[in-house]
Amino acid sequence: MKQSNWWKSAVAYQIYPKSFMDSSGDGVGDICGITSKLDYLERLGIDVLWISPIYKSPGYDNGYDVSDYCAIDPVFGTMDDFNHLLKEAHRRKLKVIMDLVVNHTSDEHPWFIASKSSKDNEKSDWYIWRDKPNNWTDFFSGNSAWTYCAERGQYYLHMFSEKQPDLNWDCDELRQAVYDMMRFWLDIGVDGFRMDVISYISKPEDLPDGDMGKLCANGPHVHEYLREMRREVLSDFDIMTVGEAAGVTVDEALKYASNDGAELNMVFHFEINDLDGGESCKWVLRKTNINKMQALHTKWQNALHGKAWNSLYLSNHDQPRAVPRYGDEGKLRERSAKALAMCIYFMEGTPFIYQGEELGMTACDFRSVKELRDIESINAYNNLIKTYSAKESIEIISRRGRDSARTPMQWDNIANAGFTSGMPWIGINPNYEEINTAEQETRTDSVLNFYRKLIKLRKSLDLGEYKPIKTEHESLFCYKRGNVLVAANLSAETVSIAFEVRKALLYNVDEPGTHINTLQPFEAIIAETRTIIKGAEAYAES
Ligand code: TEU
Repeated sequence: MKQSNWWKSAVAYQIYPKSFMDSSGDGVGDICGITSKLDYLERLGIDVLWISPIYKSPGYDNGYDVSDYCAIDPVFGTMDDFNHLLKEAHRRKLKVIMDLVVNHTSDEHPWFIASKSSKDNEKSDWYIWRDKPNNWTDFFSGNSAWTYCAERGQYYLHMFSEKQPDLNWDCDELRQAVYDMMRFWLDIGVDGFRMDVISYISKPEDLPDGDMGKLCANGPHVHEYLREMRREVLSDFDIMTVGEAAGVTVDEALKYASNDGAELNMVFHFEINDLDGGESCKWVLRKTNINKMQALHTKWQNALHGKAWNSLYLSNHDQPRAVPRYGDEGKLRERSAKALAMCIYFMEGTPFIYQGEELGMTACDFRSVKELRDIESINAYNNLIKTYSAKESIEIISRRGRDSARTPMQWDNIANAGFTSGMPWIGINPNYEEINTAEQETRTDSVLNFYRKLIKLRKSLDLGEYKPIKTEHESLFCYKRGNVLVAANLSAETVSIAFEVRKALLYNVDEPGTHINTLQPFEAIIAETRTIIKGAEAYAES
């Protein structure tokens, strides 16, 4: 089918369904809850919803452990609810992309139940079995990535939890079964997939000892398999595909997301996340250096321009929220939330907004391990308390762990933030009384209304090539897109920078005059400008 590349001009929005909107009162967000908020999403101006997994799952990793790819988990509703959501979304010209979790399944998936039953059943080769484990440790516990199965008398590999056995992509029938399942959803009318850890699906031959993440990222056959997937399924549909691609470098991204359309449309890379975290030092509190962050963006913008397509994101359900991570959680919360969006979403690529980001939601300060829900965070807590006090450990988890970004959407200042009439599955951030959509609807200067403006502006502009502006100040994030300048001060100090404003397009403090000499803390401006004024001390055009 002819590919129209509609996703190049789209803005996407990620829904983490457990925490978006609960319509049934059981404390867990659901499909009808999403449908009830489609008007809100339409008004935000987005084009695509990416919905994190809603398939049948025992829920050990909140749906990233699928036990039936072609069924909806009852906690989220029914297939009828999903079809209704799709119809209502399409009526509003909103596309819907699903999460495709095919590096692994749940250990409760019938494929695994068959595979583990013996060494010679017809699915025996669909997972990765060995008599003797290698030295790999899994991402979630830090313990062996192999679990012994007495029934089969062998070990199976799991890169994530032992409840998530890895599929064997070298098995032809397994790949065909995955393609059939993808076709099932595309035939129903979904508009594409976000592919979970797709960069890990091809494991190195003979599974040598070493760093599992490094060894499995961009494995020997990953491009061959994705090309096959394109030929077998994707090429029949005019859809959008984005690969979650831990360990992907720019050179690799040029293959995954090449403009030749042979594999995927774009990837989520992890290099920005790794600046203050990364797998090896995830539980350390560090601040991201803004210059380094921009330098990485520049590397990706330049390398992919004209050759491949990029995605742009500030946060997601696995990462700390953007405001506490890069901005200001105090007085300048709203201003910093706006500045961050201005920096990131005007580069080249498809923006992905994570639910709640459009309100400037913050981190949640959990008080005890009992409040945690995430398998990774609970394991990490149990490790951290070997070194730190309980208080310090929970503080680290609140800042770095995944639960903090998974607290429910804050719709209102009524009980449970208007998210549920029941008992929420995870605590609501107590700041919902101040930070919520209902309040932000009433103010023209709210983050929510700013996001609406920003999305509209971004779509109205025909932006030129990305050109970074070199600055000496470590917290200035500046670039040009043709004659449009984006200049942001991502720090709590006033910074000198001088430029001429021909036409101000978007700003988060006061309307700028014709000449700018300084940017206040977290001030950001997008403006048409012909030239950069010389003489700015810490600043010269690159
Ligand atoms: O994430 C994979 C991934 O590499 C990470 O973001 C990982 O969760 C994080 O580094 C742990 O510190 C995907 C999903 O987005 C995530 O929610 C799942 O838990 C994971 O895959 C397994 O399916």
